[in-house]
Amino acid sequence: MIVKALREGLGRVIVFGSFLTRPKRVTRSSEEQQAVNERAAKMSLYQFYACPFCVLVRREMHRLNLPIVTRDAQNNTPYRQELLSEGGNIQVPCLRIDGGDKPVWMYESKEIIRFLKESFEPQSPSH
Ligand SMILES: N[C@@H](CCC(=O)N[C@@H](CS)C(=O)NCC(=O)O)C(=O)O
Repeated sequence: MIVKALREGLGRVIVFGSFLTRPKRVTRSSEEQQAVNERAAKMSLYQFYACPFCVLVRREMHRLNLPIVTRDAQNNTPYRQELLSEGGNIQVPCLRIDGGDKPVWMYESKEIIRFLKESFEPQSPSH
């Protein structure tokens, strides 16, 4: 109980520190950003608000200017049940990618960040 509260408190300090040191967003032409938005609309991040690994992924989403919706999987929400029954595990962050035959559930912050960089890093030096 105390450990859980301490972890949550520390997580919130990390969220605040991350907010203060947020990276600058990349910029794109409006056509490019529109195309990015359409791809991002097929993704959702299952997360806990104060999880440090989720903070890292959200920072990257911010930097890459990705409007990926976030889903609360911490509290007793339908998203938590979905993460367990469809993703297979209650572990966050988990990026859900729709649009194929069936959703892809990508776990592990490092893998998610690598995927986002590979998919959305602007190729031209426009930032
Ligand atoms: N190696 C994982 C670690 C993720 C991790 O430990 N997440 C914790 C929250 S910070 C979790 O999902 N815990 C499951 C739970 O509390 O039920 C990553 O980098 O994504």
